[in-house]
Amino acid sequence: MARCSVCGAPAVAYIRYQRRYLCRDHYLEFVESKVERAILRHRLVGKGDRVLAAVSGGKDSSTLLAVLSRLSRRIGFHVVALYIHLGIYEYSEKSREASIRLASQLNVPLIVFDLKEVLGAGIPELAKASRRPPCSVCGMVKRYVINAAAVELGVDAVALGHNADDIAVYNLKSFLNQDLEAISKLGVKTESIPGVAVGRVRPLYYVYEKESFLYSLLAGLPFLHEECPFVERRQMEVELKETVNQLEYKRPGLKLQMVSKLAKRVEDYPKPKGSIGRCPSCGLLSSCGECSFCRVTRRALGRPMGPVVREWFRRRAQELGLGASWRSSLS
Ligand code: Q46
Ligand code: ZN
Ligand code: ZN
Repeated sequence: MARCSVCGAPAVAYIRYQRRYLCRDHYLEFVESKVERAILRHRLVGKGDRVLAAVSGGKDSSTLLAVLSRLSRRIGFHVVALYIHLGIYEYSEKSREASIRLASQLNVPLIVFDLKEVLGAGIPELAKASRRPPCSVCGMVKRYVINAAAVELGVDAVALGHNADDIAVYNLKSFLNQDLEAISKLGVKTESIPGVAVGRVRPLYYVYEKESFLYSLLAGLPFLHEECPFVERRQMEVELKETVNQLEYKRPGLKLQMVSKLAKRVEDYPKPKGSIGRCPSCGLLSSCGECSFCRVTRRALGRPMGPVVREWFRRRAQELGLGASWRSSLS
């Protein structure tokens, strides 16, 4: 039986690119220290900061919340989780259930935002009314709601669960399409724009998808194994993922090299053109007139719903004693 290279206990994982076997405890420590190094090296989150972690009920966001909650005690920052109920039938019910169990197990405050309850429509209805594919509407809605929540809760950063595989595949795809502006968005963090957008950080940037999955299993985290019924299998992405995995097999550590190099050079890529402005309806970030969320909800529901979402989070922040005063209430 293989033994842990650190303590000699029975091993549960082999890290090929380090040629090390690890036991359960040293494996959890290995993933946590990867995230901690990313946080410190890139100054993602500092002492006293307030971080909003977006959770979906899936494995990556479970790992994200668990690791952040552990590191929050070590580094001294505060974490609150946000779950968005998208109204996608049974899938949303189950993922809400998993997110609630996760947050309670980790003892992290959780805000559940229910799209249908607040807007009167979930993703299926919004997609139908706006005649757009569900995933395209969903991605836009999630980005908007997360940012609106972050602005109203007064957090310093939003943490997303993107892992090294996500970044490597998307980087390669954007390169093949010569979409250099898309690559410019794949850094470890984006900066905040006061009053309109809160910066996003990717603490799992150097963590492989496989590593994140094993972490959530070994740490006993609740997460949903099912996929959303609308999930789109884009053939090119599937093939690129296979290719990256084959290359990783031949050259262990290749994904890590890819994301490390990208993190260093991401500033060299051209940023999307267009001015940064405010949406005239909701006041949040928009590059051109009314923001996509207000536009789509105006078309589908008869009025722009950005202000409604902002107001919902403003009230929630007050009820929970978050907003300006939550630093002291959580410490
Ligand atoms: S939740 Fe939403 Fe995903 Fe479902 S509708 Fe598509 S984008 S697949 S991560
Ligand atoms: Zn060990
Ligand atoms: Zn708007």
